[in-house]
Amino acid sequence: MLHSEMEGENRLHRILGPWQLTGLGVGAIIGTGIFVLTGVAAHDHTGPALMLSFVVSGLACVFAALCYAEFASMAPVAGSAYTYAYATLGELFAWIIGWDLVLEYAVASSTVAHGWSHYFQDFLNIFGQKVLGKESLVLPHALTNAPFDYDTATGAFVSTGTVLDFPALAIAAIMTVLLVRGIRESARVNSTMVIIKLAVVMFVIGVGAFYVNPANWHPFAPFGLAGVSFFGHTIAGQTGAGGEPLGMLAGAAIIFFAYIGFDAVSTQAEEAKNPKRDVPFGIIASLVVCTILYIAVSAVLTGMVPYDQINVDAPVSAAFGHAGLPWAQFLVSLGAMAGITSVLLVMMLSQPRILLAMARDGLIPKSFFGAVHGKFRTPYKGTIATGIFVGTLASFLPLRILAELVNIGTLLAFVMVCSAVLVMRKINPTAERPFRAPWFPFIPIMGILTCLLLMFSLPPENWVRLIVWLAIGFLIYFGYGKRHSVLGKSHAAHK
Ligand code: ALA
Repeated sequence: MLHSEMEGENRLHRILGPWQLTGLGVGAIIGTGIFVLTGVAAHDHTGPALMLSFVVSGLACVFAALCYAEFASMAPVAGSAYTYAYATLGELFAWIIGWDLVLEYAVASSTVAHGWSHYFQDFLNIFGQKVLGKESLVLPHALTNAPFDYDTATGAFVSTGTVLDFPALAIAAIMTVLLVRGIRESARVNSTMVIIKLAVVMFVIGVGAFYVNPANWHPFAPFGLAGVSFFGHTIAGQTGAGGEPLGMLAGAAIIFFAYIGFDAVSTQAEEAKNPKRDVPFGIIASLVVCTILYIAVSAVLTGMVPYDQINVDAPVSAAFGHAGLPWAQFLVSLGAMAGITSVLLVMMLSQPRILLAMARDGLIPKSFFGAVHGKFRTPYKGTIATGIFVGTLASFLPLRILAELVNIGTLLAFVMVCSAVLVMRKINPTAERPFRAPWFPFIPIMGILTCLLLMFSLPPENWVRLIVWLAIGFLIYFGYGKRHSVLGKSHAAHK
């Protein structure tokens, strides 16, 4: 069934090899999470125990990645977890995952665009001061941020006095144009940015290490090592003024965002030259590389600056400012911008391809989301729709709310993918599996448990947001998808 999906018209070009796929993975992974969210996590939730948060979150992702890799090797078509769910758990579950993946890709892109805007503004500021010799170069306040934010201390929404985040809107528009033009050009731009980003991360680790003061690592876990709540009731660890869990696990649930993206490799399966072998390789290789780098960066960051002085907008570049190295701050903010751009590119590349897969199954309008451009061979209408959605959310909603919503949605998708591996092995034990998740069933079960734990370590209001999101999804499915689905129509025809 899945392989038959790979035939027919409207196919995409097969041009990506294993290292390009790993590059796309790393391109999708290292971004706003490590460059921006580490600040909030260390400052408000973990202290230096952020290093451990990266270990825990990385472990959850490794379990899920092994399950993704098994599926990706079995079903090397566009659409990622959505396609796997379609084949194993049926249409309704597939729809839930597909709808959930909109959180993972489109809403994540908005979060990432916001993070880009922080570094862009940091960069403008230093550029103005150091290069142009002005006080600083700043945008009009009205254009710098989303118009409101959520205050964790009071648990209420507060006005920021701005109108919209203009740089975030601008970068979303630029990416959309680039992506409509084609994946080959996009892959080339991406490779350059991935190299710059890796160089900057190495720089942060290599140079930053000389400015580490081990005294800053004490106390190691000022908020404790836990942070779990069950729908508002604290189960383990401390709780903040607004009711959110605090501690190492709570930090892990926030910086989980930094790992999102490894599964983007699987959405590019249809454009891979040898997807059965290269997609699992790309997923696991990119995740392992990033985990190691993250632990090192968080050790350096919390060693350079006392945790309660870590900057929450552009923490990594600010740490170099703190160390008295303005040129390094300049370099890091430039590199972070390039790095975050590459995340945006891959995320915004992936979303229309998931929509394409859903459109092929008739769950969303095929004439729109299934349309492939005659010359560029890209799903251009879906790409433009994604661009508008990303730009709007990024302009008007606050970063932290977007990031947490993305995390809970993605964690749910991971839980479903791990469950689907368990189900598939049971109902279809003899299917060809070029890559098998090892230590079955330990890996998928641990994947489910660790992802659930992280879901309960997020501020509890995210459950409500997730349920509202899923409810909107059900409305669309029962209002449109179920009646137009290819599967539904073929069942009706056989009656
Ligand atoms: N992992 C990606 C980032 O941190 C989404 O920007």
